Amino acid sequence: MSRTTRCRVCNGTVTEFFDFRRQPLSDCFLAPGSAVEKEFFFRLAIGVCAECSMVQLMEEVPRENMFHEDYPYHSSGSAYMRAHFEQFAKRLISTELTGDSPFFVEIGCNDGIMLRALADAGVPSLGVDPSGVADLAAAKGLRVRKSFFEDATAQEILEADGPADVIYAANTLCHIPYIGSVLSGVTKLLAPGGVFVFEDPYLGDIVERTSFDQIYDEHFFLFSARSVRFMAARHGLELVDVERLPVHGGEVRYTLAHRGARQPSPAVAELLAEEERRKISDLPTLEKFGENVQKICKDLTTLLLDLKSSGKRVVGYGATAKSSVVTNFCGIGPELVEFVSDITPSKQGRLTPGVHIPVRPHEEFSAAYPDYALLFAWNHAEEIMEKEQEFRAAGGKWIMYVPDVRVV
Ligand code: DWN
Ligand code: ZN
Repeated sequence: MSRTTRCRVCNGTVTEFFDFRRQPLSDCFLAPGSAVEKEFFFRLAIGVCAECSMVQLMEEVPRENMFHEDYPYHSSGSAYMRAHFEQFAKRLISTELTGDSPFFVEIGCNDGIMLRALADAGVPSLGVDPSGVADLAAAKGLRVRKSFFEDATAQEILEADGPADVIYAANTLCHIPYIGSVLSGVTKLLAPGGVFVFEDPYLGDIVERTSFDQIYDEHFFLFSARSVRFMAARHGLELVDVERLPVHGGEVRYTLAHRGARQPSPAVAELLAEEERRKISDLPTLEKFGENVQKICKDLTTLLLDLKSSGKRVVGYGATAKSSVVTNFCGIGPELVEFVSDITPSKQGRLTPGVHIPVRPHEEFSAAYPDYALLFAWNHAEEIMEKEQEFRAAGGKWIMYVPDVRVV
């Protein structure tokens, strides 16, 4: 009998379609000498709601376990992503933040790329983020409130600063299981003509590319236009625009406004129709996705075992949160991948979650190139391959596993 739980959006029945079994926290890199027996594990499984079609995790990890002082991810680690956010900040400044006293609020501001761009243009803004990386934004003189964002937070911001013209969240909203509280806060804080814009990994791309490593503790929801439209309507909000984005392996930028405040763009109806045609939220499609995940894992472990038996060196590239589910689900440890190269100081010298592969600075990768680099940061492939031409010239090869396992 299939397992079920209650939907965090509408309380409907969520039916499980894939079980990644026991998994650690994807961004919990163990410091040397830390108590391995205290490592946190949970059952990572994913299902879909029969009522509202929201795809979501079956179990929730307490938020304080994930987003705390030691949270290691820095959004500004990719030049491509920095440019992506700076360009969008410019667009918002010229389209939405044009009034006499505009106000911008960012939920999950991380190290402050967007806030910096707005501050440079003189737009008053506030970032809300509970994790230690927000200190980096504050240290740049940007205004940050170090807390989780929920209904009460929105009320306090409204009383202190007044309504927001733009509320923005990049790679954050899908991280929040108590999303009803966030949306009721947004409804209060958003100015009558304002917009709530958020961008997150897109279910349609995840299904199409079998990018199963987008499913982990932090990614509680996998959004689609259909599920977002439904969720917004419960809070008096309306989906008025969607934009496909090439970043992080395929995302959608959703724009919500107060119901009736704006005319929805044709892109909304187009994406809804495409989702309907492709049946991206139907159980048979999602079960087929699960079969593809099993095939990728089998092919990847077979390749790594073959390389090991022929004496080749394999190093991981990018100690991503995504790599945690790949390594733990497929059973890839330090016996198959010597170390993982990563430019983030807070990950270096530590061990990856669960399987405990050492994370080393990039200098160790370039000092003695391996035969193969397993590209865990595949979403940054273009930027990384451009930078790593010497590795190629030295005979190095890349191992990719999305949408299928191949050597390039
Ligand atoms: O949603 C989330 C996304 C946006 O960021 C979070 N839940 C957590 C995090 O996920 P991730 O760790 O999978 O994100 P990235 O952006 O794929 O991580 C890239 C990793 O690779 C970083 O640790 C930095 C590293 N890196 C590197 O070593 N050399 C990245 C680039 C571009 C490089 O050249
Ligand atoms: Zn639901």
